Amino acid sequence: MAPPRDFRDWIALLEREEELVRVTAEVDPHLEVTEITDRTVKAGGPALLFENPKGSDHPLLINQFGTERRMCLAFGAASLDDVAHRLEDVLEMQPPQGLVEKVKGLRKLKSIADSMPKTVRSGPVHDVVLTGDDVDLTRLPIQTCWPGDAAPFITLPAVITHDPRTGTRNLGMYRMQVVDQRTTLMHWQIHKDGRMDYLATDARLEVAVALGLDPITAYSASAPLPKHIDELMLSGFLRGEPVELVRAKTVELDVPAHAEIVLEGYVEQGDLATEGPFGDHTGYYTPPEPFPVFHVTAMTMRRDAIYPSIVVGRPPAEDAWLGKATERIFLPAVRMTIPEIVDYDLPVAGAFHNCVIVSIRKRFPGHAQKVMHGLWGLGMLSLTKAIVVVDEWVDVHDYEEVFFRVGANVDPKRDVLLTEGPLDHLDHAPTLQFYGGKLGIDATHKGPDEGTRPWPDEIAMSNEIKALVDARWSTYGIDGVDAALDGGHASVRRPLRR
Ligand SMILES: Cc1cc2nc3c(=O)[nH]c(=O)nc-3n(C[C@H](O)[C@H](O)[C@H](O)COP(=O)(O)O)c2cc1C
Ligand SMILES: [Mn+2]
Repeated sequence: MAPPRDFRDWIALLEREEELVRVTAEVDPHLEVTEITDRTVKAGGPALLFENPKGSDHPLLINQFGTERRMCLAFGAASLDDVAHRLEDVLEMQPPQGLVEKVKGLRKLKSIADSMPKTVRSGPVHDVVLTGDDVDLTRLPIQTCWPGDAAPFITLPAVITHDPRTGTRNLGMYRMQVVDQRTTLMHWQIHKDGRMDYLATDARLEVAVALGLDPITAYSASAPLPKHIDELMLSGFLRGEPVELVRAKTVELDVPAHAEIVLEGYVEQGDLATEGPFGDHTGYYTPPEPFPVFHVTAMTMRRDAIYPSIVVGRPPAEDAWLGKATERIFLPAVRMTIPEIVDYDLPVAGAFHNCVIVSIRKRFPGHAQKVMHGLWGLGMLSLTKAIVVVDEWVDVHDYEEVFFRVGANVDPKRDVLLTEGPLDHLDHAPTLQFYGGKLGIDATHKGPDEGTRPWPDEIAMSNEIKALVDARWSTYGIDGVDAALDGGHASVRRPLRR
């Protein structure tokens, strides 16, 4: 199953899979779309194509990423772990042994070479070209998401810049507050690559913003790649074919040839204005703060362009699945640096930076603390506020089991590490913005080599008795109990949960 080639292909696929509802009623992008979407997302409902947003000629697609199934459709994969395996295969390449291995190795290398974006002469993104005074952002159905928002915000953009020193391209998903017909603000946060490109520029940085992309490219803009890696390469690799680019009309940048809409323009040193408030994925409004002003020099579109949007807010919201995709896809890369990691989970309720649960193959005293420090030194995971470390046999996705281990295995005096470091730009809890406390909880088994008393064995029934009871279950005449539940943990727990 090949992933969709562009936004329209994707919409057609969603429709074929009965994952899309067309809303023909006139609906207001001012707050009304949010309330409809929020209810639909929280109910696990379909993608919504609003065909008649009030005040605009452009339809609006939302909730394209709102379920695990749609996320898998987007990647053309059976599961997000399968997507991760494709990357792992390349990351873990060893010198090939023998002919068959060599051929396989060459195929993998070719898949990397084929991932580079490809420049083409023309593309549908230039069906309509508006420059200068003809540009009018207010013609787009840009949402005002929440009642306290300062203005309408473009919420699902892929912002393209180049590092002025190295020339490396960057794609980042940074929301954009609309100021007027031809101006927005650019909310790239302090830890982000777009911001670094901006700070490295003497005067003016050209910027292009792509809206309405194939879902893998849109996802890739949100992926936390190291600064020197072009997100379009990740997209090409995951798509299995390169992203096609055309030269923009008013800036020296290449833009996705099949995007629905592209905004071209620039930001300048010293040209800042107050951004926010904005109801954010933390579940709170982020307060006003200065961000660069983005001047739009051209708006180009496909004919009958469709506008993409997303609503973030108190979790779970649609972005939960973009985050889960990153969690799964980046696990092999995390393991390259910290190979003792078995699995990890970033709870959606923790807004991704607040909490990481990680299971490890523990081999020596202090190993849990080593892994905490490793994660606090790794890419965007460095912003994590709390880390819980469990042993390799614990299911990190089963929060009740994790809670059990934390309760059972932790001496708060000995096993809780309090330290400090960089925190997420949007975290309102720390006393200082960007910097504050961090919490590590070692919920692994300890033992005399870590200075504790001998650790007791966990209770478990013997395999012989389990097999015996399995074999004899039907003879006991106990109705309404599923013997396959292995001790009935799941069914006992469910009614206990409130
Ligand atoms: C829906 C959505 C909205 C986002 N909005 C912002 C934003 O306004 N500012 C920001 O810095 N990061 C935002 N992010 C996170 C970045 O897209 C993410 O950190 C990405 O890795 C940035 O690219 P970069 O690593 O090339 O800087 C958002 C992510 C999603 C999924
Ligand atoms: Mn980047």
